[in-house]
Amino acid sequence: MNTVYIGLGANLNAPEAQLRNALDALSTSPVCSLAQVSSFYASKPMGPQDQPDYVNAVAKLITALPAIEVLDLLQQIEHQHGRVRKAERWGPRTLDLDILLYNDTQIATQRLTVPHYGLCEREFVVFPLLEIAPELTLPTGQVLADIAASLPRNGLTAISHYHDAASLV
Ligand code: A4P
Ligand code: MG
Repeated sequence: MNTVYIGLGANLNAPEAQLRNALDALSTSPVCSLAQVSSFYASKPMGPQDQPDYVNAVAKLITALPAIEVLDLLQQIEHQHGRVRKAERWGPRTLDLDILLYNDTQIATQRLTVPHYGLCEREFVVFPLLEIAPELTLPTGQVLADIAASLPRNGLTAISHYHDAASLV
């Protein structure tokens, strides 16, 4: 089995509900188990500032799928939840699901870069990940807690939780 950390983000159309729907889809999927979910965090937009604040979270999945099939699964869930692809880089979105880490593997292919290229610089990824994986060391050898210690929170605030805790493995 493989351990996968994913990042969830949304800032349009009831963003917390977007995250809950995506987590429901993952927790009921026959091809993965949802093992852990961080708090939901409000975060300031990275990129263009003329867009709403985001809600972000990180989840841990256990799955037999290879990494590329995890990406297929995440993109399928994005599309099911009505994600509209916009031309603007870092513009607003209903739901964005990224693979942050896949085991201790480094991947560099056309479709997939793992660890996610923005992981270490994004407070809305680092702090939720630290919440559920406080001892984590990245495949690069960097200690996550050390990254967090020198990263400004930029207003990042825990606001709520994914309530479906009973179904977690
Ligand atoms: N891809 C490569 N590696 C990965 C990976 N590890 N996980 C490829 C997921 N996808 C990966 O992604 C474009 C392509 O990246 C995919 O087809 C896949 O083959 P996308 O989801 O279609 O495009 P995107 O999400 O618009 O681009 P990008 O660069 O992933 O956007 P970001 O970097 O995720 O930024 N501010 C706050 N506060 N919170 C946010 O969550 N998110 C963004 C989006 C901007 N500002 C934000 C937030
Ligand atoms: Mg993405």
